[in-house]
Amino acid sequence: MGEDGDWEDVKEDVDNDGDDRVGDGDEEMNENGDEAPGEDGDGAAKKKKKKKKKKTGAAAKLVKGTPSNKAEGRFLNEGSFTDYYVAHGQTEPPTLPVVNLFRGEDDEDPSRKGLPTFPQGEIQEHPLESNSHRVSSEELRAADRLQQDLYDKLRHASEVHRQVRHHAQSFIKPGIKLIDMCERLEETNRRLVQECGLERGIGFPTGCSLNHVAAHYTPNSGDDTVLSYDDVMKVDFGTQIDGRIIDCAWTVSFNPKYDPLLEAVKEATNAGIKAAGIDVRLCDIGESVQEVMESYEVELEGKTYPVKATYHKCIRNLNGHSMGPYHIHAGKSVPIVKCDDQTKMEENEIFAIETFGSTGRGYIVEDMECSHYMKNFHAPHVPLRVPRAKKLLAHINKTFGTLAFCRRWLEREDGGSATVNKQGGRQEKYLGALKNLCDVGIVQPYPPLVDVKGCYTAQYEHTLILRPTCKEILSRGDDY
Ligand code: HZT
Ligand code: MN
Ligand code: MN
Repeated sequence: MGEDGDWEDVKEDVDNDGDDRVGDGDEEMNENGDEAPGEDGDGAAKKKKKKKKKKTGAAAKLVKGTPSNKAEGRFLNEGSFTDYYVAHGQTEPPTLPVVNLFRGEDDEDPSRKGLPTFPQGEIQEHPLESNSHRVSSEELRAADRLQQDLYDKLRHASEVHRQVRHHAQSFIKPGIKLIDMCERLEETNRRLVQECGLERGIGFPTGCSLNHVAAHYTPNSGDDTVLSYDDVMKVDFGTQIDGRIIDCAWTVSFNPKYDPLLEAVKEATNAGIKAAGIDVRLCDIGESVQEVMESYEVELEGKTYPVKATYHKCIRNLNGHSMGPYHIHAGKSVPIVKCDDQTKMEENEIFAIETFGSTGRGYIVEDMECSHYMKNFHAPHVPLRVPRAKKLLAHINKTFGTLAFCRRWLEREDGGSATVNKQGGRQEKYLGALKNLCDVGIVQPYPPLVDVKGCYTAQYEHTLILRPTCKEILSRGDDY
């Protein structure tokens, strides 16, 4: 059971045109390269119900810059999702910095006059009886108010993440080149966060790992990989404000045969989120996650083969993690299987809760060409003599600091940030130097993490903060 190939045995003919690798190419595009609304890009994403078009003057066709409430992509709540930010003045496609949409005068607190108010995440109570006093404790509410600045940054970055991913969900279709997808997503991220060097920007490279690749794949330049109808893609991207990173991911698929896998992983992540809280043991979170993940039975109905039932499993050597300023992995790992880690979560900690399910072995190894890199947060200062390595390190220090980066960004005209590298920052012949920095331990490579070939992996991830009074799931959206 659960052996590789279970999924391959099953050929469901959900695809009706037999042309699932590359988009038909006849979609109507507006000047921004966006598909015009009203046209269904591919057979798989077809909506069960057609939404009535709003009749407003010239509303038959959407023009760049006009508001819309169309929600695209599978699993999205049609209509409702973008309403609120379009109501706040965002364009469709989104072009405006999110900060401009929330400049509120609607705050009762006079000390916050003129400051933008970003939407809160989902609020949950901390589990455990010992936390029941937290909601109403005056002392803890005061402690909570002292952290408003931190919450503002996290909520701002979260709102950028929601709007960027909503836009991405509208253009991710079979046939898209992954490198184009990443560049478009990252460009939207830069624009909506109003990129400003290390102050505000992208949190880490856009992961778009396919199938048995679970994490840490983004195309290097020259990689022509195209997304196909039968792929299972983990889109994992980040937004940061003053180093406060929102790390949040979902899984894209078109073929409904993967729905039970995606559903199981989504619910497993939600179980991990629900179990998290002040004084909760990390091992108990792992157990909750595993229980939900493995409760989902997958039924595969083949045409010629008998029905096989199997269970997907957690990828036991992948984890969630605590996060600190400019520090994606601040020290604590959140297991997604039963284990014996008695470490507890603590007040004010920020966690990325992520779970991975797999139809394969449920165990990943590093493989394939590396794209992701990050300075070792605790690396001591090492003076370098090799000129290329010295120059590359200076570039990394000013452009990314201790945030993760990828090769594609080093090769951009701006070297990864137009605000930092005003005279241009493209790195040339840098690969040797990058390897030197890895060899001496200043930079850490993060190669793709893969399960066995032929299997499928899925991921869902959210960022939350353990406030003194409650737990806030910052990156929660109407989509997942
Ligand atoms: C490393 C490098 C990056 C952190 C988790 C992760 C994507 O697997 C302890 C637990 C970006 C992130 C990271 F470029 N990693 N979340 N989202 N990857 S991790 C890790 O290295 S360390 C998990
Ligand atoms: Mn992530
Ligand atoms: Mn993460």
